[in-house]
Amino acid sequence: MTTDESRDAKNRQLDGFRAHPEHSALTTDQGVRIDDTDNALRAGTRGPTLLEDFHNREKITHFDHERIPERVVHARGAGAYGYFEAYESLAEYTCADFLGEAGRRTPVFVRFSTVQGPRGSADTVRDVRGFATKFYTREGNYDLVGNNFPVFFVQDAVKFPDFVHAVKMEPDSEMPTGASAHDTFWDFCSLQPESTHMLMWLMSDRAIPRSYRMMQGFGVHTFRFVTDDGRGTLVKFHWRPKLGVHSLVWDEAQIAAGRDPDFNRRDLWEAIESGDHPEWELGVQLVPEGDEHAFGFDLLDATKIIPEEQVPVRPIGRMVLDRNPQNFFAETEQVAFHTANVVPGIDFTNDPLLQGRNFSYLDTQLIRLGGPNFSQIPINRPLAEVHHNHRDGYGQQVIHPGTNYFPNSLGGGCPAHAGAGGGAGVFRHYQERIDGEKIRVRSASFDDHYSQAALFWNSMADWERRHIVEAFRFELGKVESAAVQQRMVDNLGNVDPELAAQVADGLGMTAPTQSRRGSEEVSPALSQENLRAPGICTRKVAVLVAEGTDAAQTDAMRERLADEGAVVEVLAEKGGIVGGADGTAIEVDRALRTAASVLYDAVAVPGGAEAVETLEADPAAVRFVAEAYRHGKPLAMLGEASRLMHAAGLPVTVVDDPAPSQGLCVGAGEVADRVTREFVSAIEQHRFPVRPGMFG
Ligand code: HDD
Repeated sequence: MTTDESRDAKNRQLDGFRAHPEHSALTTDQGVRIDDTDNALRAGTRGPTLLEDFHNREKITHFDHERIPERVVHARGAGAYGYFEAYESLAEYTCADFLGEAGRRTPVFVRFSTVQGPRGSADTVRDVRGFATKFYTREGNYDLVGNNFPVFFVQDAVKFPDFVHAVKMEPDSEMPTGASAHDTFWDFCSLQPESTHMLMWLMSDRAIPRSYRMMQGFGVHTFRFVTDDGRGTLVKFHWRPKLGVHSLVWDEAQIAAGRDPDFNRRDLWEAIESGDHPEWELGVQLVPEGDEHAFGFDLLDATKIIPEEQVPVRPIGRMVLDRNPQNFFAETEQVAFHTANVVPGIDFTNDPLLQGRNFSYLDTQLIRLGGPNFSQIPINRPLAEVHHNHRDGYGQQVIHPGTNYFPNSLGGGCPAHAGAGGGAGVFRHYQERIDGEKIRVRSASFDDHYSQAALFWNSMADWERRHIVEAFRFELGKVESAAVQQRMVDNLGNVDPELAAQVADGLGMTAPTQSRRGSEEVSPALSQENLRAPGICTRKVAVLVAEGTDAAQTDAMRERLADEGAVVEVLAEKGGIVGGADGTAIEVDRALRTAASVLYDAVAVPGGAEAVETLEADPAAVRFVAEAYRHGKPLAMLGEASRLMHAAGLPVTVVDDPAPSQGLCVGAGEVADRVTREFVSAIEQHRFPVRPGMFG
């Protein structure tokens, strides 16, 4: 084929596309139409590329500039749109318009994130998760920039760069990616006892959430609600997921990081695409100004919670995420959160961590988004009207007419001071009397670093404690410096002697001699045992089949689970169709080799002698069942399928006497219906973390 012929053929291929009225023609940045973006302009078909090809140069130059600096922390994330709906008017406490009327809906954009890893790191690493919400209220944008833990590593923002340097990859090797299990992090924490409470959360299963949709969120700091007439109430914010709070187990999280590094991102995306819109309830803990000092800790200390048993969480509204972004970069990457984006009715306290954040977020966007006009980017633009005298700068999008200073008479005095004659909707700072020396000293009320770390430990179920011990052993086991390990273990001796002894034992070290319990208090609200929710909506269930599977059982199981809102996928050696024992065709959703048990919440295997024989001989199927068991997942084995438990090498006690109370639902023939029922309630429980032979 000659060059011309080949070009004609290509053009014919594309003709349908070009002619389609919905598709606009390719142009340059200047709107000039371009007929070929596949071949650079050249001198002869085999000659050099010509500099005068402005389309080629423009295309490559733009490409060369596509990346912006990633966030210095929280670089990896996923976002979605939705709305917040207030349950009632909170006018008694705040003049915030979006909380002013029952049923008022405010559009939101939420970005979830990990903290340590870069943009391309895995989702399921052990880490804090960011939970940042932008409310596009009628009175301007309000950002609630929180995490899935209610406390933080340091008390003063001036320590933040040190903390981040320590937790990020080490400066010489740039390792490890997405992990805190390394020397610099533990060196820092062992020397910074204020991090102890946060470390308890980080070593717990809260740091490996099953889904962004299944984690709590916290504003962390104590903020302030303010009424129209200037009255303040101290407030802490809580997000509670409708689906309950659920986590992965550590071994599962590590495998998932390889099997699907996008595990949490995909989960959020797919749930929204399929119409299962994730939902959280926003709650507040309200503390009258006069009670600020009524607690045994300082409300300005971000390493402390107010136990829910002391101040109950009052639900004030719900948030639903119902729309995925159209363009990751334009929306999720360019969204710019800022703790100082507050609206009338919401104000700060003197928490030194919050005060520092109020500087940092604006500053970081200037470098990340290339200048001072990032609030003009569509995702950051408020719905409220914007009028000011900020002018020019990189990326200016607005053609501002008229005057650019205040006061002016030539521009009619505009923009004028809002609310000069009083009136609602104007931001007014809470008036607080401050009296103090100019000193670099932290209040003694910030000194207790162990009581609440112990409170967390005391509140955990046995299996949660076991996971915490295992996590400390893993993380500190990765530390090379014995001095750092010992210092950390000694530090844990101030939380609980048993915790310190178990961690020391796992590291082959001596337990601290000076151990004591940091507190005897318990807060049941902290345990995941008490944070489950009814139902199995959106839980993912794998059904393993092969030629000869009992099709009736498969259908019944699939239908029942789907009725309950679960997402069911039928897996077989290959995609397509397999023949059931009675000749009925069973449609396969996914080939086993493209899946893994860590991508599902539960596994079911219908009966059928021939099929079970095939599965027993398939290492991928056997591994699937074994892994699901060892990660504590509900298993339903119908009819002959229970034989797979032998093949999977599960403990003899379990194989001989599988107990539904352990999430092992086994049975044949007429009891299949009961087995399915038990399976549904087992999935509702999520995990069975006390099985014999489990991975921790
Ligand atoms: Fe921060 C990002 C949450 C302390 C400085 N932070 C960032 C994000 C979240 C948090 C969720 C990601 C926002 C997004 O999705 O774009 N940060 C927290 C919480 C903290 C906290 C809950 C403690 C209670 N942060 C903190 C301190 C400082 C920062 C003390 C600095 C003094 N944080 C930043 C930052 C980031 C950021 C450097 C990086 C990218 C960005 O802001 O936009 O400014």
